[in-house]
Amino acid sequence: MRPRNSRRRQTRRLVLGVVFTLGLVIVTVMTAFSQGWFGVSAPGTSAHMSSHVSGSSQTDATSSEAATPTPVIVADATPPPPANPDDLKMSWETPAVFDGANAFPEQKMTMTGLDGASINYWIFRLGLPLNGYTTDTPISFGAPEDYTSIDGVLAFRGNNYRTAPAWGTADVSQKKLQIVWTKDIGAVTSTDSYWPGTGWTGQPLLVHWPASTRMAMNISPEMKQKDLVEVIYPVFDGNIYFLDLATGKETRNPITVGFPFKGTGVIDPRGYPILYCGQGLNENDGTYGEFNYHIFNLLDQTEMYALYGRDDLAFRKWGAWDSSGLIDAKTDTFIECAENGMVYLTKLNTRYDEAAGKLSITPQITRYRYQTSYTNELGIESSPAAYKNFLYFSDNGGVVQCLDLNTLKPVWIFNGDDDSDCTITLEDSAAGVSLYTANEIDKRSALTKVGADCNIRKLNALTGELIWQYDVPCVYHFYLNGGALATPLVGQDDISDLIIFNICLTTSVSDGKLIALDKVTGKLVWERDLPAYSWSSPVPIKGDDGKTYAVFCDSAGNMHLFDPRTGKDLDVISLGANVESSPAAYNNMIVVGSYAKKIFGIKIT
Ligand SMILES: [Ca+2]
Ligand SMILES: [Ca+2]
Repeated sequence: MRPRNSRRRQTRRLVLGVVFTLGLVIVTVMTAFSQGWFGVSAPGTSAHMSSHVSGSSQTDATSSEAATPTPVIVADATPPPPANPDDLKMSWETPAVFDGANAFPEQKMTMTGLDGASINYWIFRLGLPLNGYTTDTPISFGAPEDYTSIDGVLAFRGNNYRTAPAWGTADVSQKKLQIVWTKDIGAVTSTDSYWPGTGWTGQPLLVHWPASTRMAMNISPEMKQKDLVEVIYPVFDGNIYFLDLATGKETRNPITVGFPFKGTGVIDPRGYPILYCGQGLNENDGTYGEFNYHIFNLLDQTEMYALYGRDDLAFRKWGAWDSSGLIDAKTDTFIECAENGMVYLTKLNTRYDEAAGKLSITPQITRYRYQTSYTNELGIESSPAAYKNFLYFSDNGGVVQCLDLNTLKPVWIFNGDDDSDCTITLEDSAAGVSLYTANEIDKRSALTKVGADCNIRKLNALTGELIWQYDVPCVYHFYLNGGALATPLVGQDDISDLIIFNICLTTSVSDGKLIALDKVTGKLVWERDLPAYSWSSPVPIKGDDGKTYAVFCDSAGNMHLFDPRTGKDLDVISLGANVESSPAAYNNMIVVGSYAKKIFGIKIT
């Protein structure tokens, strides 16, 4: 299924890259001479040339200069299968290794932070370390409400600030939840573990395709006749399901990958029929495969490309992708963080002709790798957030980081003290641009087994300075960590003063708390004891009455409709078993899966 169009080894890729670039230079220079550019050059030609010979990125030739040779864009080759199939058997517990053939100590760059800590970093293109990087197609994300150009929830938490898991408004008069459909799904068994239903972060995607796009895709004739909102859900059983939001019926066949998905997929925010989704495991009942972040053409559900988590350049070998990426529409760039500790900037070179029913991508990947003086723990499970040209993410070592996407230089680092898998949320207010982050009780208590405080923090997003910190005592558990796994609900409109976190294992290995803090002061507004901890991110639902309602799910399998002003429940329904996944909502409909091996369509009334 995967277009494994090359079996060249890394070194052969390098040679090819160099030959290709040299060829491009020769062709460009010869054309330049033949056109007389070096004599009486037209304005802008030197800049145009430099874009052709730049090693860091390439741009399409502009149509206004017909004589300019069109550069042949070649997709980066994907790795060959491992020489030893056992190399696919990785463990998340294997420590990162910072030396070896791909360490490249000579090409290391260093930035020193406000606290005197340092971060070493490397930038790679075609397997080679670069001495620096400046893009010629600068990224600048816009306002979060402009992230998607079509209706729906197309990313984890909906936008580049990670603050919009719900689209539209709901008529909330009864203040009730009701299951209106269910879809049975399966499970996967791996070594010593069993993965039923849907997992963490596991948010479904809800897409209101434009009619012309719906017609261009392989959706069933019956569903093409509807003003369809399509539920797209990669789940543990290795399938990606496509359902009608209104009825739960399949809109087309599932895509079968055969390896589990835990994280959340991405639909191209330009409205292009492209699905991006990363595997959480590469094992299915003793069969091992690659650890891939898949890119599917949703016109016909074929796979166009994959990023490989098994990356020779990574310090950490674990190749999973729980993180959910972002797409910068203007520069045609896919941005994703990996559990191998790297950040991937993929220039997609997308060509989409809806009328002709043609879609292709030609991915070219630039990699960012780092190591800080805080810790040797690596791996990013949080989903990146973005403000303008700045990317924000936290990692297994507790490093909170701001990365300039246009230079791939770290802007600042902050020591968050422990593993942080909850996704950073951003806020742009009159007081400035800030972010919220929280950690787990994991690495710092690994030896003592003694509990510690989960630290909830607000930072200045431009400088990394601490604005406030709120601590919640938690117990320690090796596997089910205490602290924050869910991404917080950032209040807006009538609850714009509040941020709501769910914190796990606050007094025992089964319980937790729901906590509302004042965004400005970091002081407690209300808290609520939860008998069952919650990894599922709370979702605000905007009522037609102007009031904000909210839902959250827990490990006992319940979905709670609650008043975010007080934390009190308005209604509770059972989804059968642990709900690790985060719901998404579209007007009155909420969708989420649980360990009960079902996807649920839930109506709020
Ligand atoms: Ca982690
Ligand atoms: Ca952890």
